[in-house]
Amino acid sequence: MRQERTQVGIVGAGPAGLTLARLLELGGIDTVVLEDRSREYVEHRIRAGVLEQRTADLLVEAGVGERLQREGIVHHGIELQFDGERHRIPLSELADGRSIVIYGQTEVVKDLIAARLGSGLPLLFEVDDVGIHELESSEPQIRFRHEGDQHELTCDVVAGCDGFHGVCRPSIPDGLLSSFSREYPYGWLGILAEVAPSNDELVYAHHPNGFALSSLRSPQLSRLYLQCAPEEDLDEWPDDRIWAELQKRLGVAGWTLAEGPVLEKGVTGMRSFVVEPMQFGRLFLAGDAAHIVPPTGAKGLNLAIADVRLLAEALVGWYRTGNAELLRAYSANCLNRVWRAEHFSWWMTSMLHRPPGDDPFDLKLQLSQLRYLVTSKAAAASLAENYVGLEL
Ligand code: RFL
Ligand code: PHB
Repeated sequence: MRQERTQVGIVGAGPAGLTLARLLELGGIDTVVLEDRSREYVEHRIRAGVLEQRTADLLVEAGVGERLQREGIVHHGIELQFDGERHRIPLSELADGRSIVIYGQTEVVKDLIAARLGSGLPLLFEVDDVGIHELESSEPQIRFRHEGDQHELTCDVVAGCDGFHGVCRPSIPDGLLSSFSREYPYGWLGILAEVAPSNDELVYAHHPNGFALSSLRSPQLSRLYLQCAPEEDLDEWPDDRIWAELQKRLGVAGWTLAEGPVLEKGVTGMRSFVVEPMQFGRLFLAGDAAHIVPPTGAKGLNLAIADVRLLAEALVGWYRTGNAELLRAYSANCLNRVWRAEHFSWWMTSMLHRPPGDDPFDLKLQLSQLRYLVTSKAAAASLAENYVGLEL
């Protein structure tokens, strides 16, 4: 058994764990990051693409935004489509000039990993049998196997950044957390295609066949989604069927969607989930380990980064002054933002997806809400400030 010591043990090398590690490095705090997948896997797991400006600014301030500033694409609006027509929501005009940046989560993760390894700091991939112990003591431990050796890492604090299916949240004794959740009766079938995006801004489309979204990753890469069943069988979706359905759902007069080779496809289920509090003893949960949103509001990655910003500030303050006030307030401070994003994501999801059983009352409500958004500045401003991210 190898015995090791660090200040903050970070479980998970997704956006939350890697950003926390970077912020603590800048604060002069020692960390070890443990990841159960390979570097190759985490660098190529296609997920989010929309960064709130505040998220992008934080990455730049943390010294990992050089490529993001060069390659990220700034958007000042999105489009809502329904009844066969598109309507622009001018985000920046409605939300104090703030904007969003299109830059793939894969790229954020690559930049953070490169910075971590560039600093020569510990980031272990392919660790096995991770277990979290002694959380109520002042010396919590993480036990794991790596390259055939058994390790015991003693820490001051453990950061649970290991996503929804991780081990940290389940390590908290039963009965101490309250959880809140909602499952949705739909999923998203997503593709990455090697073709220039056919529109300048994201298009969120309400359609009788179901929701569709046109997004992008770069001037040469389109990212497109279709509402499907949560357990949709991809074998039933050859590329030409996907394109035909996208053409139908995103189609408007005088416009066609350019098609190209499909580089990747997958199905994602959708759920809302929150645990309270996001802390037990010396374990602090951040990102998807503590909360999940359906992707319709583009909030998941942004929430993960917002959590670790607060956690890093609290930890740096605690190490410098011994004052644990911000650590004690961590969960409540995060949850304020988390619940705003939960509501927004649920609301966007409910407004845009074809309701189960095609309930005609639901459909009328959706269309009324969509018409209200594109005719009322107040309604559009509410969407805009949530979409670009509220200062909370
Ligand atoms: P992650 O990214 O899941 O990272 C957790 C890491 O922990 C590792 N892990 C373990 N490591 C060690 N030991 C264990 N026992 C472990 N168990 C797990 C995992 O391998 C992984 O590397 O969580 P994190 O860091 O909290 O980041 C959250 C985001 O990944 C997530 O919220 C977003 O991707 C959600 N999301 C979107 N968010 C946005 O802000 N904007 C978007 O446009 C957006 N689009 C999306 C999305 C998520 C999607 N999917 C596939 C769920 C689109 C999609 C399709
Ligand atoms: C994406 O580009 O992957 C994306 C964009 C907007 C969303 C969700 C995902 O709401």
